[in-house]
Amino acid sequence: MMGKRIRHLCIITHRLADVDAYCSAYALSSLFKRHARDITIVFPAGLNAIATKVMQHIPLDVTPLIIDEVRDGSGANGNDVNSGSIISERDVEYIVDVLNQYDKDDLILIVDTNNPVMLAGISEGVARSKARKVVIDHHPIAVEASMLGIDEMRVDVNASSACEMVYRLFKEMRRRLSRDVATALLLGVLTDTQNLAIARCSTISMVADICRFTSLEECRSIIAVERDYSERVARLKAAQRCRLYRVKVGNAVGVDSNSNSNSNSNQSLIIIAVSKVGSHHASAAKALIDLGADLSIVVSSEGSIAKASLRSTQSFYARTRLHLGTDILARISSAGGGHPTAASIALEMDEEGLIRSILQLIKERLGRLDPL
Ligand SMILES: [Mn+2]
Repeated sequence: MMGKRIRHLCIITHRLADVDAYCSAYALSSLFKRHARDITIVFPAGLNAIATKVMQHIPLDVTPLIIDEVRDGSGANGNDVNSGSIISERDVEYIVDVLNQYDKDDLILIVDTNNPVMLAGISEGVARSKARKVVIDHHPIAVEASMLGIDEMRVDVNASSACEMVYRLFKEMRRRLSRDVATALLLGVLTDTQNLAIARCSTISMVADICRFTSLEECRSIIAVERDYSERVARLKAAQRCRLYRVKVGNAVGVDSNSNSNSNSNQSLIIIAVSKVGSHHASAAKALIDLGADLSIVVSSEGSIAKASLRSTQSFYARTRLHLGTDILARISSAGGGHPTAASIALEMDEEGLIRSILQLIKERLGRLDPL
């Protein structure tokens, strides 16, 4: 993909870029600086808080385009027209127009996602563009990805992060890592592996190589966050309002949950925690796991949109093979998905309805849920 010269290059991350997405875009823009005549970097709906902090430490040398999400203004949903900060449609049209002018000599790189839903309003523009399109990602390939007309999928679900995929590209192109690029790649790996807690051996050997060019200690301090007041309140309220369920499952894959015999030596008890918060639902879901739940479901809502964050332990996944992204949330809507042990969704629905749908799918896979 990198053999020939590129005229325009556009790098696009998933909506609300996280550290891995931002750092992949950062490293790619450095990698292609000499190959492309100009580079455009697009963050649909902007960046999350921690990625914004990372951007201050290692700023891009091209001005990134932050695209406001298109809000659905139709229907009487009681939205305050003066709530401001919505420039959306014009911005989306702008980038769609840019991509429309691209041709075969131009390149679109989509990083850290292959799901068009995560590109918000930009996906149509990508789909219609005549540019070469390459996806660099570590998430399972979404069926909807085919609508984008991708020329090359560089997707490895065993990679720790999109940054690990970008690192492989540096090696392939025999390019040395600058200190800033090494810092970026390491930050992406650290955040997507929970500070290496879930890293594989292959990731550790890559980290050892990257550490020749940057400081692990410094990277840790960049992403170390003191949780703010509202997040701490959300985590505590999630625990306070929590509903608990118990499920009996076998240890083997393909659980026979109908078994009522006494031969339950290989059965184990699973605790599911369900809660609601006003904000920070992802952090709250993680907090419930830290407290001891095997699986947590935390919802919050914004207007008519309900959001849910699901988390589970590695041991829950090993015991049940229940993939929170593909087995649960992607089955509720194409807007949902994620990893085996961490997934999220946002859709037009009420909170209770969303919880019911999620619990129903869990019940179908694991069997009866007993309230605790
Ligand atoms: Mn990632």
